[in-house]
Amino acid sequence: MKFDRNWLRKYFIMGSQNCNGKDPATILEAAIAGGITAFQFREKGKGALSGDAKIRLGKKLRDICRNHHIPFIINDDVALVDILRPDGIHVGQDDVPIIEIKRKFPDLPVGLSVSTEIEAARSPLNMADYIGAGPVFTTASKEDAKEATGLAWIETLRHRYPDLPIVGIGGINQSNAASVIAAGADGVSVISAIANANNIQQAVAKL
Ligand code: TZP
Ligand code: MG
Repeated sequence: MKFDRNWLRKYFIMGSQNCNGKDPATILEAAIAGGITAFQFREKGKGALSGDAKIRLGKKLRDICRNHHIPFIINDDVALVDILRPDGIHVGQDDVPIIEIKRKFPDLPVGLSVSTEIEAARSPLNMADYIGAGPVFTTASKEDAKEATGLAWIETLRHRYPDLPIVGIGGINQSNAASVIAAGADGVSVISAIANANNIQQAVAKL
């Protein structure tokens, strides 16, 4: 699949550790029914699966995305590209460098997290298909999350890079998503505001 910035509009991120014991496949199906525009498989942090169990879940969630024509993006784990054949990969500042990923997989869309001016200065932003900017607001979903950037970070990046696809991340929910878009983001990426909702489908629709 060729990258399209519309993927970023309602970008759901989830791993089994975000599901409070519920079935990740059921949550993903409901989120797709609600209208998510992309999905990132992020099996990471306390209680996350690894090895074969991670691959098994990845395949299951990938197949659900494929059946519904939703882009399936993996977090960090470049070794999974050949196994899961995702539509994209998202990496952080401490992961495999974009240049290396592009060398190995020239056609694979790559997203990059950028949280600070220092990170922006040392990142090959022109090689990234999109930027994940944040955490915009305080988040409980990432143990090593950096300090919240506020909406100003989205505004700064948008002003500096008028054409760069940008998705906001971190603490975004149904009440503040519009402010992230107004600040210049192409979309919002969300874990808990969808995964923890009582009515997942409705939560996505409201977002
Ligand atoms: N990167 C920066 S904040 C964050 C990630 C993966 C977690 C976002 O989760 P939530 O629940 O939408 O704040
Ligand atoms: Mg990472």
